[in-house]
Amino acid sequence: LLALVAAPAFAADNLRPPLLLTGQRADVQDLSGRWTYSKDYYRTGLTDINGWVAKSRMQRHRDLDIAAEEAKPGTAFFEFDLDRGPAMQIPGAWNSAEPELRYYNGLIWFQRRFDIPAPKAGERSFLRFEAVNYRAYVYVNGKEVGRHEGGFTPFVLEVTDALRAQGNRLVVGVDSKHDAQSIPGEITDWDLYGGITRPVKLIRTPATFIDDATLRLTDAGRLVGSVQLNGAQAAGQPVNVQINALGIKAQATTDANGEARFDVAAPATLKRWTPEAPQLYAVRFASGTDAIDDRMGFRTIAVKGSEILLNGKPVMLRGVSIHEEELGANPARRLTDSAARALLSEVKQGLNGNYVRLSHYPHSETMLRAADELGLLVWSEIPVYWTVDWDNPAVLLKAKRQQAETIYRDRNRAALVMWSVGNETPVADNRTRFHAALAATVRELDPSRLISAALLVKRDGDTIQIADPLLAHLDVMAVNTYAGWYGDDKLEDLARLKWALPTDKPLIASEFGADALAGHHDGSAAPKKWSEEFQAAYYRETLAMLARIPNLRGLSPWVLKDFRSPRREHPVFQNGWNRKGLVSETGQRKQAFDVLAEHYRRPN
Ligand code: GCB
Repeated sequence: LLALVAAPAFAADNLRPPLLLTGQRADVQDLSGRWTYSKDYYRTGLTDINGWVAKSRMQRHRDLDIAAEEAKPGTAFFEFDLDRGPAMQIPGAWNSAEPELRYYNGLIWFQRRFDIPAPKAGERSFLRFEAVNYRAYVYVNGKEVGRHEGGFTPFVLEVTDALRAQGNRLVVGVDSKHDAQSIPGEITDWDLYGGITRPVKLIRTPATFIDDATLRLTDAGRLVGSVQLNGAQAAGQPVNVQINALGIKAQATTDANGEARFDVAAPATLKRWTPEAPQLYAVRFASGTDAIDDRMGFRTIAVKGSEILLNGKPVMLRGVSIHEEELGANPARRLTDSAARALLSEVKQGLNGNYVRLSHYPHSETMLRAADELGLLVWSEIPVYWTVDWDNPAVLLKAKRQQAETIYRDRNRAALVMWSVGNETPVADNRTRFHAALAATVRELDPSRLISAALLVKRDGDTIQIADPLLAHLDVMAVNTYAGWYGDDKLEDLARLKWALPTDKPLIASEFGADALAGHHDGSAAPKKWSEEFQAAYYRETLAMLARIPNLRGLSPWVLKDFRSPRREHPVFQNGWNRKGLVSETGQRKQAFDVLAEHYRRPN
C-alpha cells in the first residue's frame, strides 16, 4: 500500500486570505524563542514510501512522550524525539543557525511546547505565522491544523479545538525545496533561506471578532474604509472607527456578510503623510466585543502623464533596491525592528533617499512599518522572478494568493505606493497573460495603488528599447539595465546610448549596478571590474545616461547591501555573495555610495 500521509493539497481556490492579517491586537502570545528541530532529508515524516512501520516511528508530528514510551516495559522504537532534539532560535532561517545547515535544502521539523491561560467562554484561538519558507505543515497536539505554501506571506490557522491548557505540542514541518511549480522557482540570485523566518503568534479573540479593517484617503478628500467581522454574531452589529487626534468617530452597521463600510470627509486638520513629514495617527476599529489598533498615515498616489503624483504633487523617487537580509557577517532571514531601521536609515539619512524597492518578495511587516515611520515610499514585489511555469493555472493561483495575502496585510501602510507583479521575466505570450491576470487581481483587490513590474530592456545597436506588451497593464514602466556591467559595453560607451521608450508613462530605473569588493581598490586611469573605483565610475556614467531620459521619475539601483547568493562563487571576490551592494555585508560603505548620495542631494 502506497500511503501518502499528507498529500500537498493546500488551501482552496479562494483569494480572500486567512483571518487576522492586519492591525495590532491585545491578546497575543509570542511563540518566539528556542524551538527544537529534527532534520528529515528524505521526507519520511510526510510519506510512508511502502507502508512499513517507518510511518509511525518517523512521523515527527505525533503527540508522544517518547522518553516515557521508551521507559515502559516492551519494545518501543522511535527514530526521532523532538522533545530532546537540538534547538535553534525562531524566528530565523536555519542556514544561518548552524554551519551544517548552511546549504540544507529540504524538510526540517520544528517543535515548540507551550501552555495557555484558561480560555474564557466562547473564546477562539488562532496561530498566525508571519512567514515560513517555503511550505509549512502545521500540527497541534498530533492533529493537522493546516498547510501553507509561499515563503514570504502570512497565514492564520484556527486552533481553538486543538489546544489544551498545558504542554501544547506545536509541530511544523518546513520544506524549503522549490520546484518547477513553486513561486519563485528553483533558481534565484539570492539565498532561498529555509525555516520559520518571521514570528509565530497565538492570538485569542472573542467569539465574534474583527477579522479585517482598513481606511484610506481618496483623491476626493474622503476617508473610506471597512470593517469585516467574523463569527456567529457578525451580521447587524454596530462598529466604529475612531481617530482621536482628528476628532473622528464614524459609526456603521455590518451587513449580512459581517461587513460595514465607512465614508467620511477628511477634516482640514489632517496632515498628509509624506516622506519628509511621515505623520501617523492612532486609529482604533471597534465592535461591541472586539477592538484593534493601528498607526496609519493618509496620502494619495496617482499617475498623470509622465508624473507620479504624491498628494497631487509630482515626486521623484530617489531610492535603492534592498533584500530582506540584516547587516552582519552571518545574516539570517529574520528582521528585527532595529535591523530594519538600520537598513532603512542608510537609505534615508545616508543616501538622502525617499524611496525603497523591497525586492524581490514581500518583506516583513516590520520593514513596512519602519518605512511608514521613517518616511520612505515603498515598492512591494511578488516573487514572480525570471521564470515560473506560465502555463499552469495552479501556479498562477499561487501567485495570486501570495499577492492577496500581501495586500490584505499591508494595505494600511501609507508608505506603500506601488505593487510590482514580477521581475525580469522574458517576453512571451504565456508570460504576458500570466502577469496581466496577476495585475488584474491587484487592481481588483487594491485599486488605490500603482502597478509596475521590473522589465527587461531590448538592445538595438546603440538604442535601448522596451518592447513589452505587459506595459499596457502597468501604470509605471520600470526597467533593469546593466549596460557597462553585463555585456560588451565599456563605461565610456554609455554616453552614446539612446533610450527610445514606447510610451510617456513615468519610468523607474528599477535596477542598475556593478559588483565591488569593499576595500578592493584600483587607482589606475581605467579601473578594473570588482574594484570600488570601477563601481563608482559605473554609477557616474549610468546616472548621467539615465538623467537624459525625459520621463525618468525614479531610481532604485541594485543594491543597498551585499547579499548572500549561492550562484556567486568567484573565489576572490564573491564566495557566495552578490557584491553589488553600496555597502558590504557588514555595512562598510563603498565609493559608489557617496556618488549616489551626492546625486540624490542635488535638486531633481
Ligand atoms: C538582476 C536581478 C537581481 C540580480 C541582479 C544581479 O537583474 O533582478 O535579482 O541580483 O540582476 O546582480 O545580476
